[in-house]
Amino acid sequence: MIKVSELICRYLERIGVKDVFMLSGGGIMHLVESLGNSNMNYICCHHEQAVSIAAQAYAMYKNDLSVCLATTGPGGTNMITGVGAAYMDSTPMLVITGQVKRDDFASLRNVRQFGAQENKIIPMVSSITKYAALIEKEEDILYHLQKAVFIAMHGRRGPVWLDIPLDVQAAEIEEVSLRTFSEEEFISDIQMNTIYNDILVEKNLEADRIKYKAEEVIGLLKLAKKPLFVIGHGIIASGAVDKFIELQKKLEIPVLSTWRALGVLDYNNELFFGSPGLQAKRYSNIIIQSADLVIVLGSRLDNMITAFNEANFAHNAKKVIVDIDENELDKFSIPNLIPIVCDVNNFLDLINKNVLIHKKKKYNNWIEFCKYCKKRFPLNLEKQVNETELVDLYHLAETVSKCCDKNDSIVVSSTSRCNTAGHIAFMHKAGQKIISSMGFGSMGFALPSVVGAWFASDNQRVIMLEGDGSLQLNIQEFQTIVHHKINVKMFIFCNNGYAAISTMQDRNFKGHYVGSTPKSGVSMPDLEKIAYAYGISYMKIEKDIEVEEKVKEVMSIEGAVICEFIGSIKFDEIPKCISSLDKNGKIVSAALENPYPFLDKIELENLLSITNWEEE
Ligand SMILES: Cc1ncc(C[n+]2csc(CCOP(=O)(O)OP(=O)(O)O)c2C)c(N)n1
Ligand SMILES: [Mg+2]
Repeated sequence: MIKVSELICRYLERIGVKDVFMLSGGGIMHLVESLGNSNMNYICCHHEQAVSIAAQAYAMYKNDLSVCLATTGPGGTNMITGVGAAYMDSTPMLVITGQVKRDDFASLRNVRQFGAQENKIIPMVSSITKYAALIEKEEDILYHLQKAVFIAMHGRRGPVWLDIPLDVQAAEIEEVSLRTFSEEEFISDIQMNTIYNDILVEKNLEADRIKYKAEEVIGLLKLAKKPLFVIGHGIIASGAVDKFIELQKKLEIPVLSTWRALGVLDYNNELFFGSPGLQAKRYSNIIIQSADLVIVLGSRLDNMITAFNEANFAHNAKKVIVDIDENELDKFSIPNLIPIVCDVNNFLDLINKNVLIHKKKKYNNWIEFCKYCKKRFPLNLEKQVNETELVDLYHLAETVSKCCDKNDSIVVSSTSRCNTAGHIAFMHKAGQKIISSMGFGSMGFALPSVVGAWFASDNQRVIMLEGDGSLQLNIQEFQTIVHHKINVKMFIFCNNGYAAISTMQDRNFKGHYVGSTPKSGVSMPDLEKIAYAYGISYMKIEKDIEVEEKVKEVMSIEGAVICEFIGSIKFDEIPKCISSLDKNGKIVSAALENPYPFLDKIELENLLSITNWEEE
């Protein structure tokens, strides 16, 4: 006989789980006890939101399943933000919560609550998980664990949630008599019911159709004069990075990457040209708008990439988009689109195999054009309207990136000015893991993500870039950082307010600030005193001219450091595609190729009208 909570821990150990993020409670007392007896580490955060965010960062770093545990009622509801973010970002996570014992269920009495801290969590989380189940029978525990992990890790990955009543956790069961999950049965079941299509796609049941599509793409490559790859998180999730690099070496085609795939190629790679989008380096957008064939590998091309204008995205190109999730492809109304529903890994296998047969084609003029654009439009030439002596955020991010090595994890604010700076000004090295939450763009992700990245990387240095406002959400995680002696350099952009909001209010409401600046209700605490209270080293950079010297100093200090740097609340995320109102008052999206501050019209027209693309 074995206690269910013990069985759960043994199962997790068996599938290779080493770390579990948690915050304890009476509703999970048996699980916590068994976890304490297991060979797994348990990492305690100081808020369940931080527990789920740390787990998300951990899974992102490892590109593997993470596990988190919280108690019933508020324990579960507090985890929702991190789980929702994991769902949007396709991050595999197993979330376990405790539930009141079965006899105490409010549903038996038709009341709101009966058990202590009772809350029905499963209906609340079913729209942000791939699978969510209340374990009502102890003999089903193994089946649900196996099924949940299988679903989390296959097809388009994502979080799954199991809610386990206290008396189920404590039940003694005969392990051999337990119901188990059968992959074959599950696959035939989902084929019949046409659910979890992404999992069927991963199984490559339509290999012939995909082979034909791959041949079509090779044909297009032969005809193209200005081909371009856009790589997305899908190539990481499907484990296809090496296959992509192999193909890239064979074809020597320029590459752009979405923010989530930064770090696959080095910033200095000759054929790497940044990330296109609403906020992007000017050259990345000009290049994508000039290409005649764009092959998107594993990106859902969200609105931040198309700048809310699908029709104009890569408007001179045929667009091949490879995605495991058919719905993501069906949503497009992009002209000249060749959608391919396929796991990128399988697709790259086919292309790699067949492309060898064809003679490599040279795209020298096109590559020279891309290189010219990269040189002509460096980020530091983009002038801010309100330039001051205060620290320029892009300068700071660039300088920090020069001091990093490839083993560092880079945790970037999930919102705020630092989100943009960390992705467009930071010069990433190949192999670096860049962690942020894209889909949710939530404040408060950076500190818990530091915790997750630290444990996932087996204690490699972490570099963090965060806004002063966003830092306040989950600030309690400074203590987790102190507790585990995490080696993190925390650069905090202090502008005494919410620049993201006040700038929006400048543009849309003539500078009528509400809830964004000290005079309109939001102020920031003294970070030096906070650093002192937690016992963390502290530094301050007040002027742009001090950046090089002080960043070096921060990087040389041992252990955790809080480095606040003072910037202007007017610092803007440029270049940026800003929309405007047409003469009928309708919002018109900005052109991807001409973000604000606008380029001289003649220069832009000249660049976009170059026609000499014949191969040499
Ligand atoms: C949880 C959450 N609440 C609200 C928002 C809306 N929001 C986006 S950015 C921002 C302000 C960020 O301030 P700060 O971190 O100081 O960065 P700054 O814009 O000043 O660079 C707010 C309130 C959000 N993204 N997430
Ligand atoms: Mg701020």
